[in-house]
Amino acid sequence: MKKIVLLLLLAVFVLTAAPVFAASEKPENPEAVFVSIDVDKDGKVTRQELCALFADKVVCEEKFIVYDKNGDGYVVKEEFVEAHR
Ligand SMILES: [Ca+2]
Ligand SMILES: [Ca+2]
Repeated sequence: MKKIVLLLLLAVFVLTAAPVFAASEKPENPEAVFVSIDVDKDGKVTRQELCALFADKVVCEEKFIVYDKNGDGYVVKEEFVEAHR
């Protein structure tokens, strides 16, 4: 089961514009990753944008809560970069 989830995740990553994100939990260049996740380029990553990367919505939700430090429902670049230090 775990293997299937991983394969699905891999497929999602390959198909989306965030291949850098797949490479590592701590990307070399979080700013570049942020830009690739922020699909509409408004400078904020919403739950929907982040969850597009995750097959598992629970994992996505956990990540979002970690990233969204001030809890306003958006992850800005500063929050994202800070989370990957
Ligand atoms: Ca956005
Ligand atoms: Ca925030």
